[in-house]
Amino acid sequence: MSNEDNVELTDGFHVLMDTLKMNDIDTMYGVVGIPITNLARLWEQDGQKFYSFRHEQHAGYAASIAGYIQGDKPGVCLTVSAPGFLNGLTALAHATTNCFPMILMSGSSEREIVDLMQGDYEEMDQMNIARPHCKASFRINSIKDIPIGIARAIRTAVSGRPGGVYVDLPARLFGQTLSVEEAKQLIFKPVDVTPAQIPAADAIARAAEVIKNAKRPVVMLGKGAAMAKADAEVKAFIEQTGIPFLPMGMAKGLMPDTHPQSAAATRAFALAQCDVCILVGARLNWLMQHGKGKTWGNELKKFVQIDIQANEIDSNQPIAAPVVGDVKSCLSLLTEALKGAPKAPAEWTGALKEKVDTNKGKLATKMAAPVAPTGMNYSNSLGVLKEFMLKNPSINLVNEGANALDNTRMIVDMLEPRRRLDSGTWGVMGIGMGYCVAAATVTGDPVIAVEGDSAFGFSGMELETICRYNLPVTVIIMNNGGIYKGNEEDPGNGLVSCTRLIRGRYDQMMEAFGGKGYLVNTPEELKAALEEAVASKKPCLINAMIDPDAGVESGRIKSLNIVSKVGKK
Ligand code: FYN
Ligand code: ADP
Ligand code: MG
Repeated sequence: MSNEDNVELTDGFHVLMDTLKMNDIDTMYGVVGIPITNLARLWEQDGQKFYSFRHEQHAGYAASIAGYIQGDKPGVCLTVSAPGFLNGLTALAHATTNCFPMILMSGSSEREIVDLMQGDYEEMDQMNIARPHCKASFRINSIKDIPIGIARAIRTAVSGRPGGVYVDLPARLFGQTLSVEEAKQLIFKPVDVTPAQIPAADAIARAAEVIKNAKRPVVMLGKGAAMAKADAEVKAFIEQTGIPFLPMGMAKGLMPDTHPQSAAATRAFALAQCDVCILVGARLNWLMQHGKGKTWGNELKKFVQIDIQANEIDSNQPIAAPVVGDVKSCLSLLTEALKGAPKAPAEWTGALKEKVDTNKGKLATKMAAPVAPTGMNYSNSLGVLKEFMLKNPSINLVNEGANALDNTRMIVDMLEPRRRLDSGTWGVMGIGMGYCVAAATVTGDPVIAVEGDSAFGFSGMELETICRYNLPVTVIIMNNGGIYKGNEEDPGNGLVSCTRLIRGRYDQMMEAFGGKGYLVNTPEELKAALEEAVASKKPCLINAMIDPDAGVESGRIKSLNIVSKVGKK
């Protein structure tokens, strides 16, 4: 395209695409429609990847976990205006809460009409609605601002504590034009968007002192450390100091669960008995009972906390030794400072080891227990997956549900970092199929999703998306026919218990879209199906029939549930 002076022109679509490409972004997840259909179409025609979903929330979850796996590059979700934007907003808030770098870009309607509330097509003040749910919310009004706008979005998403960023793209931006020459001068790649953040020397010295004086130290690894790809630094620190470690759910595999220093199988004992806890990219939030109460024993613990976000320190408990900086820099300096220091006391590590061995033995007995006539339970079914994952560690494991989540986290060992992708900080249901699409496309490796039958329902329609792109995803439905349990008595009057679901044929749902479905009732059938499904590298769904009585209300977080003290339960 050129103007009357024969100057070659480009437009908003192309400047945006060229800017994203300049920033090494080659993938978007989204749902097309007015006004962004042609952006997605041109993007695909340019040889870039656009994963077209059935609902924006799942595209958003895909972008959020793509950001987590990549660490230094945000996942990008593209939606239409108003309702599409709002559907994507849940995922943007999720990314921010979980500290995942993500950009939500949404088309929006005519500013003059929106601002005067004159009733435009999909009218909504999206930029301001997004603001409380992300690190920053921007609008790009002029084609010349696209490179700066995207640079600001990327740097905000990935630097410091990562999180979500919203970019509002008014429809008319796409039609604006600019000379190709000027566009070339404006498009740039921002320098060093994830700079090292070196902790202060006195912070390192203080932390080293606390660790040297510890009698019963324990390291808590969080998903911040996994996302930072501090794999080598974590290993060096743990092995040099000999300190036992515990992983939070998504940090499993950052150090292999089979490592001799893992205290995961005696978590409660380790937290209650330790005197010093070293938090590495992990927050003292609800998942850690805020660092207080029964879980943490009677004695006040001394905490060392490594975090990139200064105001995370003392958020729940006084922190004796804060180390503010990026995990890699902090751990390598701390390891250096502790060179030559004695290893963690053998009395403590020995006591933990003994408990770990006993608890592993107890779990092994449960996993080997025979199947009741009413169906498999969580232990004897997931034992099959545990064995399979040990032999095939380079598989991404997506996991959500209540009992399906808790039991998989407990039973299935992870050997590689960033392979376990679960409900995260919100304990959210619905991440399942979106995470599967992103994990398969970002890593190129197969995915297994262990889904409670209820959790699966939130994103089940995305099976069609998985089949359309022919992704190597095997979904296992832990089908007990309900939320928590599947056998709650109905209240009468023809009504159905609020926790009950149809214990249905999810395998046939997969077959409806051309994938392969399996119905399994025993651990042997599950094993055979799992091996065949993953080897096929094609979309498969295993409907694992679980005893409707298996499972407990709210899984292992029962204490958060409120029960009425009057009337019926
Ligand atoms: C762990 N354990 C094991 C093993 N690994 N025993 C034997 N062998 C092995 N390999 C033990 C461990 O010591 C714990 O027992 C128990 O199994 C559970 O381990 P986990 O998962 O590490 O510990 P816990 O207490 O469940 O973890 C706390 C948590 C976690 C809050 C961080 O529960 C979590 O991430 N929850 C998310 C819940 C959620 O989001 N739900 C979705 C909403 S459901 P003890 O040591 O005896 O405690 C809505 O209703
Ligand atoms: P988990 O749920 O595994 O405990 P959280 O999401 O609660 O993990 O905590 C992750 C923490 O890691 C956040 O406080 C975040 O600021 C921090 N973090 C993220 N990236 C880095 C990094 N590169 N260096 C240091 N800390 C980081
Ligand atoms: Mg269920």
